[in-house]
Amino acid sequence: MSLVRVDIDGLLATLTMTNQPKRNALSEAMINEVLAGLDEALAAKVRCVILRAEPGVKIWSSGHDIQELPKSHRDPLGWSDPLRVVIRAIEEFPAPIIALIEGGVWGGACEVALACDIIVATPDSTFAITPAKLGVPYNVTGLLTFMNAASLHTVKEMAFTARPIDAERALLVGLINHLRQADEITAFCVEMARGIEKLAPLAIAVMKEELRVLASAHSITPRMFERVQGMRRKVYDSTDYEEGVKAFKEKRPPVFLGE
Ligand code: YZS
Repeated sequence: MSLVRVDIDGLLATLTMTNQPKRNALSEAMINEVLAGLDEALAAKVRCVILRAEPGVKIWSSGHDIQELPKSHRDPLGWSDPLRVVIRAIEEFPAPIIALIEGGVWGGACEVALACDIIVATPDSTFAITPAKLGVPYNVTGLLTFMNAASLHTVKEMAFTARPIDAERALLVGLINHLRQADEITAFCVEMARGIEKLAPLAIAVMKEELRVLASAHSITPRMFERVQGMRRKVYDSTDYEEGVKAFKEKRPPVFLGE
């Protein structure tokens, strides 16, 4: 069964996540199809991509496939984790990617949406940063995606409360570019993409890369990095992390002990 539909129409590719029964959880299989769709778009020399879920869904994506998170004692968000791979592919894709958001966007999916270049959402969309719900030690580049998308205080509130914010507030705090009603969002995004198509693709590709490089230009010493990695290791070795993943699978609220 296909989890992502790829439609190429001239210079525009639309990638539609279609696994609503699992709320578009970002499984390795789903992410591999997104990556294949991006490869197809690249080969077709498209000048813009729209990443979306099917119209009318309640959940855009429920985030990392929790069933695929390691149970314990292994970094759940290491360099080759599918979520990390797709974030890099989106950031490095040499043309703009518009996230067309309808519905709830959870955890790793929130990072996927914010890693896109332009974000357009319907009024009933919500955005949540959820590692604290599961006990996940989020990784440094992942937090940078959030920090580059909103103010530090907004990111802290979202990460520390794990509460979804609604689209209106997301617009107010600069997390998203535009709000559009469900019946007009597709036309709005396509019209924006058609405008981008007519502009100079090499100039856009180099600006995207320059902005990516500048946005990630934070220096961190080896000592600082190793310290943070050591702290993260304590979290994925903790019983809290085990409990978070186990509780989701058992469909009950987790009980965190802080150890
Ligand atoms: O019971 P079945 O087999 O039908 O499966 C259910 C859910 O278990 C499954 N599902 C997921 N499976 C794996 N990973 C997921 N993230 C995930 N989300 C859902 O889909 C089937 C339908 O789910 P329901 O719960 O029955 O659907 P609904 O009542 O509509 O609720 C939808 C939401 C999205 C509100 C609910 O499924 C939910 O709370 N899901 C988890 C959302 C979440 O916490 N995502 C963050 C995942 N973590 C990350 O992305 C990062 C690693 S981190 O933790 O650091 O943020």
